Amino acid sequence: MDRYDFCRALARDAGKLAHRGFGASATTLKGRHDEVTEMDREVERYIRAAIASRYPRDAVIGEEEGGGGGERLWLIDPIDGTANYARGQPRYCVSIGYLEGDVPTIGAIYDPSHDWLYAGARGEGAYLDGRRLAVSPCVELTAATVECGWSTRRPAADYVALLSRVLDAGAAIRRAGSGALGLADVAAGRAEAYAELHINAWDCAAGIVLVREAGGFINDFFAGDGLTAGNPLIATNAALCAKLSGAVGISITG
Ligand code: LIP
Repeated sequence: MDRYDFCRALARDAGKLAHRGFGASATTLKGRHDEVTEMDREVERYIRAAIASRYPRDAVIGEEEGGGGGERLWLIDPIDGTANYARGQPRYCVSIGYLEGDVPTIGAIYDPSHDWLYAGARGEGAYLDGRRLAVSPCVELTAATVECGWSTRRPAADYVALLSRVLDAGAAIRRAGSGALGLADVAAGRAEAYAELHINAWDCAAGIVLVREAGGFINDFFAGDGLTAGNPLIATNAALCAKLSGAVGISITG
C-alpha cells in the first residue's frame, strides 16, 4: 500500500472514530474561540499511531501535539471545525496532508457527517469518492462566493476589513468554520474561493493539494515559516486569481 492509499484509508477510519463523539465530547478552551475536545486528542493519537506503525521514519506535525519537520512529513488536523463538532453542527472533518521535500504531495479530507472522502495526489488529480473534481469556471467576482475563514489569531478589525474588501469587489461571502472543508469546497467548485488572513499548516496542507489538483491556484503558503507559524491563504481559480488577489491583498503564484 503506498502513502496515498494509506492516507485515504486512514482519514476515513479516523473520521469514523471522531464521529462517535460528535456533539458529545468533553470540550475545553485553548484560547478565545479556540476549542479542543477529548476526541481531537484521541483522533490525533490514533492517526499518529497508524503512521508510526506503517512509516516509522516519517515526521508528523499535528494540531494538538505539535512536532517537527522532515523530508517526509505528515500534517494532521484530527478534527477541523472543532467549534462545529463540539456543538453537533455537521461541518467538520479529518484532514491529513503529506509533504515530500517540502512539496504538498498527498491530501485526504474526510467529512464524516456526509461520508464524503476528498482525496488528491500531486499529478494524479483530486476526487470526491472517486468522482474527479474541478474548481468553479466562474470568471466574475460579482457571481462568486468567497469563504472568508476566521479565527482570533488576527484582530477582528482586520477580518472586518477583509469582508469589506471582498464584498466591495462584488462577491458573496461565507464563513462555515472549517478551513479544510472550505478548501475542499473550492476544489469541488462549491465555492469560488477561500481566503483567510492566518491559517495553520495542519488546517490547509491537504486542501492545498486538492485545490491545485482540481486546477486551482493557491498562494505560496509554505513560504517563510508557514509550516511552523502559519500564513495567510487564498485559493481560487485562474480567472479570479488576479482580481481576488488584488482585492484581499494576498498575492498568488499558482
Ligand atoms: C479551524 C481552521 C480555520 C478557522 C476555523 C478553525 P480548528 O480550525 O481550519 O482556520 O477558520 O475557525 O479555527 O481549530 O477547528 O481545527
